[in-house]
Amino acid sequence: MNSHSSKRYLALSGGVGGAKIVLGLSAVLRSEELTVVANTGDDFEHLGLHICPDIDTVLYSLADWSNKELGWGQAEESWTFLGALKRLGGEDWFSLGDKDMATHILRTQMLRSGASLSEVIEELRIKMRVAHRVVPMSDDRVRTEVHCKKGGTLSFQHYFVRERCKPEVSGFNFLGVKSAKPSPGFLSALSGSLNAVFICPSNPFVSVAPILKIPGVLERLRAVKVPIIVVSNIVGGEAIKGPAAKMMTELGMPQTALGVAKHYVKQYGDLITGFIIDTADAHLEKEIVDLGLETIVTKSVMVTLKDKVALAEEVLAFATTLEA
Ligand code: FO1
Repeated sequence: MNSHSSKRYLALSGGVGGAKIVLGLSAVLRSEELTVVANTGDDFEHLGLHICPDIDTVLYSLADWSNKELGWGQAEESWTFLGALKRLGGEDWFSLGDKDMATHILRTQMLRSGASLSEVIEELRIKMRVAHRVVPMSDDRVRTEVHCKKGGTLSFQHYFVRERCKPEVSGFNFLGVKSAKPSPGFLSALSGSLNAVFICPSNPFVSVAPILKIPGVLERLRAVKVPIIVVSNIVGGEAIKGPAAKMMTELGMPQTALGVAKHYVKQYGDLITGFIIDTADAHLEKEIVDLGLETIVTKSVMVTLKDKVALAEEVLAFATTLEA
């Protein structure tokens, strides 16, 4: 039994970085104590299949199915399908592993038979024996688009995987977000009792923003009046994973944890109460505190399971001090 029993936490997550702390939280919280809301702005239709990269990354991680080298997809994957597709001249820029295909095919089949995305994810979660609730941010279709300084607009996966994040970005658009509703699981977490909300060390522009931009989410988060804690996704001027640091420079922001903190304050005002930075960024603490954010400095780079659990414990302890 842990010291956080009978509490309720909500974690807002993107893919790889988010899944790491979510795994740590799942190790110290009971299943009913944690709801994970995953970004679906990265979702796309590819080869007729409905792909949900961030949800799958979180589920695979919690199921202990994840491919630790790649950060996405399944462990001990084979690529026979992809090789065969390539030989036939099919689109092979997005690597779909043989095991991973089963998830996409099943999901697509269920969606086509009329199930909502939440129902599909719930079914997959149960089949994967994942105890903690993982829900999509919305059952409605939201698609992230990346505005590039040259060459117009790209859909997210075309930018991220096909173009390997090379184009310089000038902004983002979340197609469909204005008419999207939070998923039933997200709404129920927001309307039940909550002790804190954690914004995982995920990309603020393309993983967190789509979740917070769903109409009604910001209002509900403000109304719950609990600590809302961001774990910085930038450590020592570099992104834990992915193009966040590069995006910051291209958007004219300092590529630092302070830059991330300023971004959250500018975008969401006083929504965020706590901000967690790595020991490598301890020198930025005062300026982050001056923004009005309670801050702790800790080891936030998660390599081993022990790191993930340790950071989860820190985040929960910080939430308890802010709750008081
Ligand atoms: N990321 C890549 O960099 N290359 C890939 O070929 C790739 C395939 C892929 C297949 C399934 C899946 O669930 C995720 C996959 N990802 C791949 C990761 C994913 O596109 C990104 O990490 C996220 O969208 C960013 O959060």
